[in-house]
Amino acid sequence: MARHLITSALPYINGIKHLGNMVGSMLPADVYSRYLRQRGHDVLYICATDEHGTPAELAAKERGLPVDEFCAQAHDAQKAVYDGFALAFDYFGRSSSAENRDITQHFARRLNENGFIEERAIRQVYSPADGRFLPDRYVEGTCPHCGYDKARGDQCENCTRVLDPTDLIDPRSAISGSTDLEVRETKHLFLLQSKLQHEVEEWVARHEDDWPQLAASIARKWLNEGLHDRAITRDLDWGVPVPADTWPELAAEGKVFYVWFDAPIEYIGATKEWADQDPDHRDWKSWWYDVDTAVRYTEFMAKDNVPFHTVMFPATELGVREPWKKVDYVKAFNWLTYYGGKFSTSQKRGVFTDQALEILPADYWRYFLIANAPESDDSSFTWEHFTATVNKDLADTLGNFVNRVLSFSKKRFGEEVPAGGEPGEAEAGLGEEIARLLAEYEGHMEALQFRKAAASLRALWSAGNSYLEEKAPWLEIKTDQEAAALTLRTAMNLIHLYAVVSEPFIPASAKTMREAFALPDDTATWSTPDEARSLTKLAPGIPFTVPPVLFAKLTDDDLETYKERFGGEAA
Ligand code: B3M
Ligand code: ZN
Repeated sequence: MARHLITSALPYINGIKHLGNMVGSMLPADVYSRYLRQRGHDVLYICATDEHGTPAELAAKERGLPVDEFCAQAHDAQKAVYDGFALAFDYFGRSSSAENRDITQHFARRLNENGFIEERAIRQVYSPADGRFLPDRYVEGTCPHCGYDKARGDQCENCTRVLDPTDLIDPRSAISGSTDLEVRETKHLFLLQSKLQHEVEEWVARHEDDWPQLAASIARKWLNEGLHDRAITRDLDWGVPVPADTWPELAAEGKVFYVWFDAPIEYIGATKEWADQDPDHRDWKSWWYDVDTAVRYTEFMAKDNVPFHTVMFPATELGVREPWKKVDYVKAFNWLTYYGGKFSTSQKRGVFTDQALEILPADYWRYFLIANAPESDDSSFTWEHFTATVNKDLADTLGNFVNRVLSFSKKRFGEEVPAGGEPGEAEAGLGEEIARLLAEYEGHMEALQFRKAAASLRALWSAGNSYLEEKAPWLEIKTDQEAAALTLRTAMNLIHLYAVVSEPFIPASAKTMREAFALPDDTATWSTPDEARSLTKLAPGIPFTVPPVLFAKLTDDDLETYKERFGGEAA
């Protein structure tokens, strides 16, 4: 048994996430966590909402809510969707927690003591009407390149050019619209990442061979471009305050830390939130502090987050000069596209996670998304592909098998697992195949190869179908009751095995399959190779019920309805 710390990138608070976000971080982390728990490991899966920064302020403003209220509501709304997706976090925290504030401030103090933070004066836009400095994206005006009149101070949305707020023609405050803007000098804290370049490089060099290529190559690219000193404070009302004991002047001006400084620290903060709920039994430091190889830490994220996790956050952790746990394995994902185009939160294109659950239960989505995870390349979501996959893999291959076997057996032999004769050649062949596929499945899971794991799982389901077709108990029954009973008992053993091994992908359906048999829960353990080979774990005489159809078949009408509602093509 090993100890596994697992985190997925923290979903930003400003809105409900789309399916692309789900498949690129939280869902695979959940599948992996569930798998490891089933294999008997000690797992802690931590996630949280990422709540600071300008987009949170802007979203709150749009809703006409104070930002803390907005965040509290938005956190609950996201949590409800993740519950709907059956994400089994050990804790789902909030980066605006007191725990994260304390740890973030501690990190900053330590970095300062160790000479990695410096106060520097910079020139920034100030709005007297708003009584505050304006972050770049709070300054709007006309783009000097294309003439677009709603360009933001960080970038022009129209021509995509990166801008400085002082480049804008006729600049105005995005908050009040005031055009009375001045440039003032103000002090900010800078993290001297350049001083840590060498150490980060050494650390990456020791780990990159173990990382998947996508993560390693992005880390390399950033290191080759060189680590730059970065401003880690902002003039916002919402965020982790700069500690007054260390920087009284900046604290008095109301400076807060930059969202990307405190967000990764929230992995630790959320673990402390978890422990603070039950301090007698939970020890957050035992997961994070001075644990070196005692804990294996795996992070999940989309590729745009990789630089922060492989370079910036490790730099922070190294500069703190305390033995905080650093990531062992970075599982990064490419993009899931919608008909080859971008899923876009702002343009409302694609399928959002809350909408997905309105249409179909989580298991449909979980299976499809993981089976098509954008692992080695981008992958495309289309309704055609989705409905075809659901129908073929879930409804026909798995669901139909379960239903056929149990209802036929009930009809012919009653509501108990039938005895039947001794296993023969067909059962031996099936057992070999199942043991082989199960080992393959385990190997892919352990290597975090999710698409391949899904393919092995599908192959396990298919093996049951082939066996059933070959034995044809509906024909056997006419001449040899014993033979038919053996076939059905063996098939029921497969269902029981499926109930266990499918759990990481389709937990609700797995539970239904498991509960079809009147067995104590602790018999639902992972099969050893021998158990997989013999397929006799489920003894004759065990009562069972026939569950409702596991997966509904989606019709052409369904397909048309989905395409109409969400758009069936990329814009
Ligand atoms: N919130 C992801 C994003 O919004 C960002 C991840 C933080 S992980 C520490 O793109
Ligand atoms: Zn422009």
